[in-house]
Amino acid sequence: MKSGEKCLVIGSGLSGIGSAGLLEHMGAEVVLYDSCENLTEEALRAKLPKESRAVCITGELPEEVLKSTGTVVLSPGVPTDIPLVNSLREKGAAIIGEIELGFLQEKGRVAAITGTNGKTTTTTLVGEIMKAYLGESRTFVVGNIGNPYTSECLKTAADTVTVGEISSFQLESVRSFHPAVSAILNITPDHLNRHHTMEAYVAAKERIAVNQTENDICVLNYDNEYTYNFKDRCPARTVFFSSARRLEEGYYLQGDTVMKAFGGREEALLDIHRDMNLVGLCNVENVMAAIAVAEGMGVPMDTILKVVRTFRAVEHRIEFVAAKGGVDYYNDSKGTNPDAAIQGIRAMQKPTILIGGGYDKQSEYDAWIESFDGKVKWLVLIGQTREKIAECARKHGMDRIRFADTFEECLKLCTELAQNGDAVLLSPACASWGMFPNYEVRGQMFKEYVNGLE
Ligand code: UMA
Repeated sequence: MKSGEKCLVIGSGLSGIGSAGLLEHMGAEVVLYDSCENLTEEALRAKLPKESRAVCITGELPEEVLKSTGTVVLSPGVPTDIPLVNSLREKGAAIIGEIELGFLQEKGRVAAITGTNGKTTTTTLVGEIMKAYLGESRTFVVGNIGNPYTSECLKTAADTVTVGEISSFQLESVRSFHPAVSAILNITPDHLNRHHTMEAYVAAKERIAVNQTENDICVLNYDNEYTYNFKDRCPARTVFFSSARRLEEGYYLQGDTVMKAFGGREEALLDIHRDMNLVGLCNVENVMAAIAVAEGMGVPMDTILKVVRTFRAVEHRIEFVAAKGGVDYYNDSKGTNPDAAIQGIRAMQKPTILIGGGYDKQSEYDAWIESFDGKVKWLVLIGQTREKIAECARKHGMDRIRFADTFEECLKLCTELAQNGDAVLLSPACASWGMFPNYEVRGQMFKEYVNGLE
């Protein structure tokens, strides 16, 4: 990117603000644009640092900006195939995403983690392991986890490591992004309203390894058909993990023990009950993936295992909130698709009042309802998808269903329905959009309500 180049940043959320700041630092002339009708140019300006000279535009983008733009930086929430982006592409602008922009300034090594579910837990754990090994100041944890890469990349150096949680939205617009170690934890249907087809979604996920070579490592889930099949196309050396079978090479679960098998040698690494504070098989998989990534980054096994033993659940992911009136409350607000929510309900040991529903991502709910396994006493539904979920539940013989119009009404209803010895689980199988700005706010409201109960 040349100094003085005209750069257009689309989206004024976390990624857009990070990108605008970095581009200005790089000497670009920046236009920050947001298509949201409710945002004013003053509102955009207020998000930028005082010294910023970026031009802020909302609503329609003037033709002269379209014509003069050299590089466009897309926020992850901006689809790559909308008319505006197509038109900029046709006019010859280079289209990159925020992750790519961050990577252009990267000076250290990168570990990148994607997958439909488990990304945040695995990324956080790898981040903790790297911090224990290298120190806090030499480790950066960025990406979909909520910390834009563009806000951290200038701090990187030859001896630092960046651990990135990278979503399919972000991977669509990478060009030269090149992690030393990548991981695809699993791929199940999600975000089909954005990617349109499963093939396109899988292709986006696989882009995490697009610039890797045989000197790099890609960690894959042996038990997921999409990630397993990637082994034949993956340019990096693949390392597998499995919670379902013994592997000749890789990390696997045998009974309650996580094992490592390499070069004909087998080693017991940890006991999933004694040495882990996380619940659910999905978390065993996340831990195995994190171990594989961290070892790939050169961390000694004793350092890795020391961190695993003390690591606790990530906020909003099957997070135990409190026991009130003999009822256990769990916050799994990050269960934003059916597959993630299946992990949530699987982890429950008690009769459960389950809160579901939210924004419609055109998901199918059959597998989620089938996974209830007689554990769900009541299904309390909210949001845009509540009718669709109720219809699907009835089809599967589940008719203990209640509707709530607001989140507050839903929480009160759950407390009324729950009896001593039950659990209440917020694991909605849907995104929060429409009722909340994001899943964090939804989870936070749930926790505040629970903590306020007598
Ligand atoms: N916007 C436009 N035009 C569009 C679409 C959006 O101008 O066509 C504007 C919106 O009006 C809004 C801004 O773009 O003002 C929002 O941009 P964004 O949606 O990319 O949000 P950011 O705040 O930049 O957050 C993004 C990620 N969001 C999404 O991918 C939707 C965050 O992931 C991420 O934490 C953050 O970058 C930092 O890297 C959130 C997420 O929901 C957690 N991710 C999805 C998921 O996990 O399922 C993929």
